[in-house]
Amino acid sequence: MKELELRRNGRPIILKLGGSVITRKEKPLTPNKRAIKRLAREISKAKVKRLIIVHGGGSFGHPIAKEHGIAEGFKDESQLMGFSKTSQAMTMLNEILVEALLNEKIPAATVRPSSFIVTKQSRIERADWKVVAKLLELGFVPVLYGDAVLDSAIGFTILSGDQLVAELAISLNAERIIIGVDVDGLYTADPKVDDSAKLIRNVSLEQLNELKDRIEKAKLVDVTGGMLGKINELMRAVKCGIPVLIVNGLKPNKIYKALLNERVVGTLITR
Ligand code: IP8
Repeated sequence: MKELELRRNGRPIILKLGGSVITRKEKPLTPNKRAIKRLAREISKAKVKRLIIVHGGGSFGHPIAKEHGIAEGFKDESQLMGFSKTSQAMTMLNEILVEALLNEKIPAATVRPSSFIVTKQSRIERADWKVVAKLLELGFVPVLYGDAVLDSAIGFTILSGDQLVAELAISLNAERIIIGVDVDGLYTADPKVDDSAKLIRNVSLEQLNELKDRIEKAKLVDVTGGMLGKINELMRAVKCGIPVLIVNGLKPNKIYKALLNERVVGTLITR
């Protein structure tokens, strides 16, 4: 009971595992099993009291959603199979991640976003966060993900994991957000093509606004906007005073250290 009270009192940490970390982005429907297993171990070792995990789509959700124009909304019946297949691909990826978490004795509980979230023009319009809050209170680790969802204006759309992270963080008054991606953080230029790119260790909202134009757009298929889309979404949580730490989820122990709030290479965005 004491333990339960402790859990009830703390503010949650929200961990986003990007699709670029848990899938092989260039190979359709291919999980990065090694990374998933290692991350599950790191999460288990960190023993965070109140943790919510959100994962992205990577090579599961994005290519199918793109092929069928799901993010742009309902246009004709030929998209229905595309919506269903996107949805199923995300369920498959979620299962792979959850299985790895359970193997590490993490009481993961999936909450399927499409079952309780409706968007309007791709922005969350209605969501009942009580289920997530209740799971947390009981000591579960709720696991959510970017999903194909219903939209009151355009029929359906793609809800990005990043919009979900920001909304969860604001609604559940999160302590902080950790974003695991396939680079060390935000750079002054694209580190994948520009050797002179420098990692930005700390950045305020004001500085970030100035830098935004220089942040690369993702080179691979990403129907929800790549790094730029990510920053725009997360800035909403930062404005509410919730710090965001971006770290490299492909490098061992970065997520572990971030969960423990230890110093780690990455980009810290604060108000
Ligand atoms: O990878 C979108 O989530 P994200 C997931 O966080 C789908 O942008 C279904 C494409």
